[in-house]
Amino acid sequence: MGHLLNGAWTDNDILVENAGGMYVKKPSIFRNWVKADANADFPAARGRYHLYAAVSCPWAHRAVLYRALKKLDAVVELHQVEQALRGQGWTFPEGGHVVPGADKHVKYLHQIYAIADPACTTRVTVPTLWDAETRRVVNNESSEIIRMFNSEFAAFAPPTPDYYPAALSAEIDAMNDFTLKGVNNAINGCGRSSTQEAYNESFRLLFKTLDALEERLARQRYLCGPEQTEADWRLFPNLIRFDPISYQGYKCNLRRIEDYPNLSNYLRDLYQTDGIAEVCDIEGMKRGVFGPAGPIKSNGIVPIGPWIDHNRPHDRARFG
Ligand SMILES: N[C@@H](CCC(=O)N[C@@H](CS)C(=O)NCC(=O)O)C(=O)O
Repeated sequence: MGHLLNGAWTDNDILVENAGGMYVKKPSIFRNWVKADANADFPAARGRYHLYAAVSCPWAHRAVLYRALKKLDAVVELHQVEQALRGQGWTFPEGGHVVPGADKHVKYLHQIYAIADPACTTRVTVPTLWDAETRRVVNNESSEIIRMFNSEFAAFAPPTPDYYPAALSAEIDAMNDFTLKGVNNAINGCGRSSTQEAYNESFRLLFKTLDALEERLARQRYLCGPEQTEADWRLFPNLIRFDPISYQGYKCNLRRIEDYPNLSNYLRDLYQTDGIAEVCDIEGMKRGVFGPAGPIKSNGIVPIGPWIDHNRPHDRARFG
């Protein structure tokens, strides 16, 4: 994908590779925080913040999952973008989009970034959280957006679980670090590295990590104990995409999640959580990745299979 250079779109890719051909991304640049505090720069409010996401993107999926888990549907509006042939990065569906608060009609997500910061040089990524009042991008880093959704909008939504309780924060952080390197990034490493060595390294790390998670899930219902936490929901988008997309499209083909008894039951347990199935459009994810404008070059042919019934029973209640 291209990027914004001094506020103007260029088709040149800003992605960088390390010396060994390993795929590495530049960090997100908008890192402000919405706070529950009415005097904060970005105070939590109903209807003020807008989430931009894409069905195909596992990072954006985290924020969409949290919007469902934290019952924020009526608080934070969701807008979906997609990749289009000959588009300029993330593109709004037919007809474009009127930017909330700016009353400006746009075709591309990068135009919203340029309203916020007319001279910025950055990747234009999903998820993006937009503030309609200050007309600024609050944040485009999924790990931070989900923390805000977890704790800062409580006054505007019904009670929901805390997915980052203080007593578990160190354990959750450690697990996040483990799965970020060993699953989230390793899958991208398998799919996008440009040397055999870099692919091999990502592949080995990925399956070593999945084996370790399988073992851990033999002892407890969720990654950090008997309750769902942020660690589970940061991993989920990659697990749900694994068999239909990553196994084939990203060459992660040693084993499927379906071949791991604990991981597959765990995946179904999460999928069957209230409100989650509704925000898991697996066919849409496949179209976004394998389709004509997606990152996988498959002549735009979207594989039909596999058919996995995530609604069949799981065995995780044995942990209580
Ligand atoms: N660290 C970011 C990564 C987000 C990201 O890389 N999203 C991809 C889509 S899956 C994207 O928008 N890529 C566009 C680009 O890199 O130019 C996050 O977690 O929010």
